[in-house]
Amino acid sequence: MPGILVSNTESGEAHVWYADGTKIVDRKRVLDADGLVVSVNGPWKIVATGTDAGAFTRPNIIWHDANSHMTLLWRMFNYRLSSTATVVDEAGNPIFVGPPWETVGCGDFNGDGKADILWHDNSTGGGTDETQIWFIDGHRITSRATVVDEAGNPIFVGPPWETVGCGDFNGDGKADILWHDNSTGGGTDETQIWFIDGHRITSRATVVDEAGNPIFVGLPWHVVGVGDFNGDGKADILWHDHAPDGGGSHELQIWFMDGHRITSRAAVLAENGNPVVVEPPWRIEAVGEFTHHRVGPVTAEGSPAGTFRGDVVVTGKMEVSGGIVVPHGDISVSGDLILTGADVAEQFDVADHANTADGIGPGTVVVLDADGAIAPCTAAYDTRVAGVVSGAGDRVPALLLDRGAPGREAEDDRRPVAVTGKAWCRAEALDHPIKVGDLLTTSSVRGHARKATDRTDALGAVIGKALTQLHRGTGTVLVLVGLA
Ligand SMILES: [Ca+2]
Ligand SMILES: [Ca+2]
Ligand SMILES: [Ca+2]
Repeated sequence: MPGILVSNTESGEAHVWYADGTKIVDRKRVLDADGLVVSVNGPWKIVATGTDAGAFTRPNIIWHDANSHMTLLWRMFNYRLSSTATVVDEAGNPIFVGPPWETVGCGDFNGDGKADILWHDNSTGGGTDETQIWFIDGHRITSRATVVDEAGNPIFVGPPWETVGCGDFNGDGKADILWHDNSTGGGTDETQIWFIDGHRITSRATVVDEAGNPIFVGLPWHVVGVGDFNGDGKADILWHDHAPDGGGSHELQIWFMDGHRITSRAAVLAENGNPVVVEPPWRIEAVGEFTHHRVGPVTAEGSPAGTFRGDVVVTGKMEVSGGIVVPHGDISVSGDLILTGADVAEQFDVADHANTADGIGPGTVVVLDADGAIAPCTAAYDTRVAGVVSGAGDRVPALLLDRGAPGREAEDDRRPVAVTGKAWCRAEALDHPIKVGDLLTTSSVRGHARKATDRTDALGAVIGKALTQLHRGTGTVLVLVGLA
C-alpha cells in the first residue's frame, strides 16, 4: 500500500500515512527494531524509500549521513525496522558519497526487481550535473552508470531543472526520472519525464494535462514524492502546496498518470474526508510502498482454516503439530536441520517367511533375502546384513526413507531399518561380552547382534559400534549403526 512518510522536525518522530487511493486510512509511527519510536533528527536524513520485489516485497527506507556520507538501508516490516544494512560498493566496502552529489530517489531502473538508487551531481554545489544510477542487489552496488541520452551520450542537466523523483510512469517495469523546471530559478515550471531503460533515456516528454496540453505548475506547489496511489502499475505524482516561506494551503494533491499524461487529479483526504494538511513542524520525507499487515493474533477454524494463493512469509517460528505435507516442490533449508530422532531409517519389505509369531519387531537385526526383503538374521557374520529395525526403546527414526504416502497399502508389511545413526539393538553375549566400542555383527541367535571377534569374517558383516555394554546372556545394546 502506498505510504507517505512524514516527519516532525521538532519531536523527530516519523510516521507512515497509509493511502488507499487519495484517502489516508491509517497512520503509524515508524519504530526501530526494539519497537521504540524513531527520531529522524540529527545528521541522518531520510533520502528515499524503495521496494525490492522478490519472494515478497519489502519497503526500504534509505538514509544518508551528512557527516560520514554513508548511505544506510532500513529494511522495514510494515512501519517497523526489521534490519539495517550499509550500502557497499562493488568490492563490498562501505561507500561514502556526499555533496555536491545528492540522492534523488530509489527505483528499479533495469527491471531486475531490485531497487536502485538515483544520484545527481548538483552544479550549484560545484558538481557537473551528471545523473547517476547505482544498481543495487540487496545493499551492494553491482554497477554504476551515468544516465545517457537517446544517442548514448552522457547528459548533464541542472538548475533551474531539478530531479524531483523517480517511478515507473509508463508501467514497463523500469523506473523513470521526473524533472521539474523551477521558475524561481528562471525555469518555466514544466514537469518532464525521462523514460529510462537501464541508464539510457528512451524518450523524454513534458507532462500534459487531461486534455493533452502541457501543464506548468510551480511554487508554492512542488513535487514531494512519486508512488502508485491507485495501484494501476503506473507511478503517480504527489504535490504539496507549501512554499519555502510557509505560504500555501499545505494541502496535498495527486496527479494520477498514464505515461506523461495526467488522467485525473485529486486532493489527498484525511480519515474524516477533509483535505489533509501537512504544515510545520511536519514535513514530507518520501513516498513509498509500505506493507500494511494486521498486527495481533489471527485465529481461524475449519478445514481448510485458511488458503493462500501466493507466497507466505513467516518471520517468526512456525509450530506445526499436525504434520507438513509437501505433495509437490522441494524443501530447502539454509540453516541446520535439527531432528530429535536418532537414526536414518530405510523402509524395507518384510520377507514372507519372516512374518512368524516371533515377529520382526524393533531392535531386530535383519538381513536381506534374494528379493531384497528383510528377515531376522540367523547366522553369524552374515554379509547380507541390512541394519537394525528402528524404533526400539527411546530411539525413533529421525529420517525415514522410501516411505510410502500415509495410508499406503501394505505399509504394515514394511519395517523401518536403521542404516545409520543410533538405534537399540537386540544382542547376545553368550560367548563374548560386549564392551563399549566393540564392532558388532550378526549372530546365529535369531535377530540378534554379537561381538565381531574375527576381523576377516566381519568384513562386510558389520552392523556398527556398541555404545553400551552387555556382559552376558541376551539383552539390548545401543548401537551406532554403520554398515561396513
Ligand atoms: Ca534494479
Ligand atoms: Ca518506465
Ligand atoms: Ca498509478
